Amino acid sequence: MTARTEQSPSTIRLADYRAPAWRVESAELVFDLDIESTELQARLRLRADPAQHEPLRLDGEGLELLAIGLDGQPLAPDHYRYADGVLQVEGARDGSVLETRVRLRPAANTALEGLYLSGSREAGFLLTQCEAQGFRHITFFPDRPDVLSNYTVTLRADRARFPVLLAGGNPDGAGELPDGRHWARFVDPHPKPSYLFALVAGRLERIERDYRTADGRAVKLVIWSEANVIDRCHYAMDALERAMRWDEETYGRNYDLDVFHVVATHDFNMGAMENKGLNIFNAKYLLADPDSTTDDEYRAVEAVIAHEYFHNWSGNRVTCRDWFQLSLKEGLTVFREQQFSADMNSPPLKRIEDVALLRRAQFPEDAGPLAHPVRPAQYSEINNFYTATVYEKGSELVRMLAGRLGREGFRRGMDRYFAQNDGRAATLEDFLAALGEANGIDLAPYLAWYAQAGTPRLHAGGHYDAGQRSYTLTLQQHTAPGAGQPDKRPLPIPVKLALFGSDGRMLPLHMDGQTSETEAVVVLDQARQSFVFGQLDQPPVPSLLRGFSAPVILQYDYRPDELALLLMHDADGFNRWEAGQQLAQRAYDALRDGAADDAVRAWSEALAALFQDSALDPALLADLLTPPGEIELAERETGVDPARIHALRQQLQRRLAERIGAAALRQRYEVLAAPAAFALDAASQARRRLKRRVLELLALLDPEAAQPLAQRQYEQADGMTDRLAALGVLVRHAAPAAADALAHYRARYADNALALDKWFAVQAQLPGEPALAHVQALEDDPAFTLKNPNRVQSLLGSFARGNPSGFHRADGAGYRWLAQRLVALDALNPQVAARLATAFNGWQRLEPARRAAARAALDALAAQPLSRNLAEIVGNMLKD
Ligand code: B3K
Ligand code: ZN
Repeated sequence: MTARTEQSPSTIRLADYRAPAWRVESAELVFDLDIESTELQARLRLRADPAQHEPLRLDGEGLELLAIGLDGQPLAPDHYRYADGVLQVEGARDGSVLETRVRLRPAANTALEGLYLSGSREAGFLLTQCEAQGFRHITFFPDRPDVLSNYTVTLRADRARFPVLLAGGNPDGAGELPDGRHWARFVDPHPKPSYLFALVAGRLERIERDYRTADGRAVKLVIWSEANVIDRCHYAMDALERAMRWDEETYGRNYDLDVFHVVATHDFNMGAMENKGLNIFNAKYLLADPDSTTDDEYRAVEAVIAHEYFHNWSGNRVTCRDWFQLSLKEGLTVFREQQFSADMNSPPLKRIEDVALLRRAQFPEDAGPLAHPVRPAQYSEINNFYTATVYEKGSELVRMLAGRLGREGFRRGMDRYFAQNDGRAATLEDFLAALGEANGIDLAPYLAWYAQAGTPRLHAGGHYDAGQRSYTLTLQQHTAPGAGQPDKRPLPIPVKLALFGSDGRMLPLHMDGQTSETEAVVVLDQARQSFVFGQLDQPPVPSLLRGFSAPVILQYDYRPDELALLLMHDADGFNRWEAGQQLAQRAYDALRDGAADDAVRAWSEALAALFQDSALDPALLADLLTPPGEIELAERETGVDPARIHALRQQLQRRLAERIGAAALRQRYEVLAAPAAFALDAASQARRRLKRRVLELLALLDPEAAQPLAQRQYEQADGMTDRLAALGVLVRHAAPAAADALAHYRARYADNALALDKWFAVQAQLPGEPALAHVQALEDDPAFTLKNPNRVQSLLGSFARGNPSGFHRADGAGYRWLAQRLVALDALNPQVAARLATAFNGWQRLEPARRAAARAALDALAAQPLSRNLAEIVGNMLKD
C-alpha cells in the first residue's frame, strides 16, 4: 500500500450516505476471554429495510471465523463469503438470526483498537476500544453509528486471572462455572450503536460512591484501576459527582443506568472513551495526586471526566447518523465541558486557555494541508478526523449559537434537541433545527460554518466624525481559498463589542436610534457591513470580539496606546488578555524587523505597571506575562525559520524581564515561594502559576542567579506543579544542577508512568539543535517503548509537535529521524503514527532549506508501505 490520492476508491463521501439496508435489533454476545485467544459467539437478530433489496453485508476486520449459522442451521461455504473486511451472507431475511463464532488474539493487538491487552501478559487486563470502527475487529456487524441495537453481553473467564468482569449496561447475573471459571452478564436497556460497546476483564481494584440523581435514581459510581494506583482515583470520583450534578442543574440531564463504571488504563490511543455505562480512561486523565499531577493536569482530569460523562446525553442517548456528523457530539460536548470547567474554575482563565488552544492547534490545521470543514465532505480513515477542527472549532460554533439564543433560549433549544432526538442517530441539521424551532429563529445560515474550511479574517476599521458625533465601524470578512473550496462564502460572524472613552470607561451604545447597554453584539453576515454609533463626544477605542465571540482572526489597526488602554481597563477578562497579546505581537514584529523600540516599550511598560497591581489575579498576570507561543507566531509568517522565532521570542521576554527588573521579580518570587500548606484551590493554583512564570523570567534575565532558586524549588516542592516547573527551568538553561535533578526525578518516579512521561517530555522540549541528540539518547532508556501511546507522545510528540526549534533543524535531521520512527510506529499502531505525522503540518511555509528537507522526508515516507491512517495524512501533506 502506498499513499493514496483523493480519487482512491476508499474515499467515503457524505453525499453518498444511505440508510442501512440491514439493522440489528438485538445482539447477544458471549465471550470466552483469554489473553492469547478469546472466542466470541454472537447472535444477531436482523431487520431488513424492505425498500432496499441488498444482500446482507457485515463489517469484519481480521476476524478468524470459526463457525457460522443462519436461523439455526450451519451455513454452507457457498452461502457466505468473507473478504476485504466484508462478510456477505446469502439467504438472510427480515427477522433472521445470524450466529457467528470468531477467535480474537488480544495480546497480539498492538493497534489498541478492538479487544486488546493493557499491561503485561502476566498482570495486565483486557479491554476494548470501538470508536470509531473498532467493533468490526471484535465481531461481524453493521459497524456504523446509525444502527442501534439492544445488547446482552455474557463474559466467561478464569476467575483467578480475571476476577473482575465488566461490560456496558446494567448487571444481570453472575455465577460460577466448572474448572475455576466464572461468568457475568450485562443487559443494556438503551439501544446503542456498536461504537459504544465495551468490556473490561482482569485484576482491578475499585473505589465506589452512592449517588442519587435529581430524578431519584440510585446509581453506584465505581472507578476501577490496577491496585498500585487506586489511591489516585479519588479526585476523579469527586469530579464525576460535580459533573453529574452540574448536568442536572444546567441542562436537566440525569443519568440513566443503575451503575456507572470508569476504568483507568495506561495503554490508550486517546484521552478517554464514553462507552455506555463503562467509560474507559487513559490513566493520564483519571489519576491525580499532588505528588505526580500538575495543576493543569488536575483541571484536565476534571474536564475529561465531565466530557465523557456529558456524552451520555450528547453522544449516547442522541448519537450521530454517520461519522461526518462527528462534531454533533464532539463539538457540543466540548462546549458543555468548557461551560462546566468555567463554572468550576475561573471563566476568563478558561476562555483564555481554550482560545490559546484553538490558535495553537486548530488555526494551523485550518491554514495547512490538513484543513477540513467541521463537517468534512469526505475521508479515507475516520480516525484521522478526531481533530482540533471537529472538536475545538466545533465547540466554537456551538458557542456562537448559544450566544445568539441567550442562556434561556439555548436551554430551551437543547431541551428540544434532546426530546426530539432521544434514541436516534441525528445530524447537524437536526441540531440547528431544534435550537431554532424552540426559539422561533432560523439558524440555517450557521450551517455554512460547518461546511466551509479555513479561518475567516475579520478586518475592522473605525472612523470618527466629530461633526456628527458618530463612530462608524466597518467590518469585512474574507476566507482564503483552500481545502478544495476555491470560493468561500461570507459567514454569519457575531461580533460582541464595547466602546471605551480615553479615561478607560465604557460608553453607552447608541445605534439605529436605540440605546443599549455598554455591550452589544452585531452580526456581520455579508462580505462587508458598517455599523454607526451616535452621541459620542470623542473618538472611542473599540473592544471587539469580546470573549472571542467568533473563531476568526481579527485585524484592527490599533495604536499601541489604545491597546494599552484596553489592557488596563477592559472588564472583559479575555479581551484584556487579548490586548496584551496584540501588544506583544507588535513588539515581536518590531524586534524581528529591527524597527524602533516603541512597540517593545509599550508592551513591557504596560506589563511592568500591571506587575505592581496587587488587585490583579496572579493567574491572569501569569498569562499576561506570556507572549504568544512559537507555533502561533509562526502562523503569521512566511519563510518560517523556527530557530529565529525562538530566539526572537526569548529576546522579547528578556526585554520584559529587564523592564520589570531583577529586584522586583526576585522580590515577587520570594513572596510567592513563601511556605504555605499545599492546596488545590484557585488561589493556590494561581500563586504557583505566577511563581513559575516569574522564575522563568528571572532565568532569562540572569540564569546564574535563578539557578539556586530553581534548585531550591525543585528540592522543596510539595507538589508536581512546582517540581516540574523548577526542573524545566534547570533543563532549559542547561544549569549544572540539571543532571542531578533529572537523575533524582528518574529514580524517584521510576514506578510512576505518568510522572515518568513528564521526565521524557521536559527533555524533549530542550530548545534548538541539541534536542534531537537528547531525544535519540532517551530512546535507549529502558523505560522507553513505541508500544505505549503516552510514552510515544511524551518523547516523540513533545519533540516533534511541541518543540519547533528542536524539531525543525536547519539540516533536516529532525524530519528524517521522525519519518523513520513513523514507519516503525505505523507497523504497531497506525492511529498513533498518523497523529504524530501531523508534526509536519505547515512544512510548505518553512524557509526554502527546511522546506526542501521536509519534502524529501515526506516523499521518502510516502514511498513506503503505510497503513491507511498514515497514508492519508502523508498524502494530504503532499497534496498541492
Ligand atoms: N469519543 C472519544 C474519541 C474516540 C476517538 C477514536 N479514534 C473520546 C471523546 O471525544 O470523548
Ligand atoms: Zn468526546
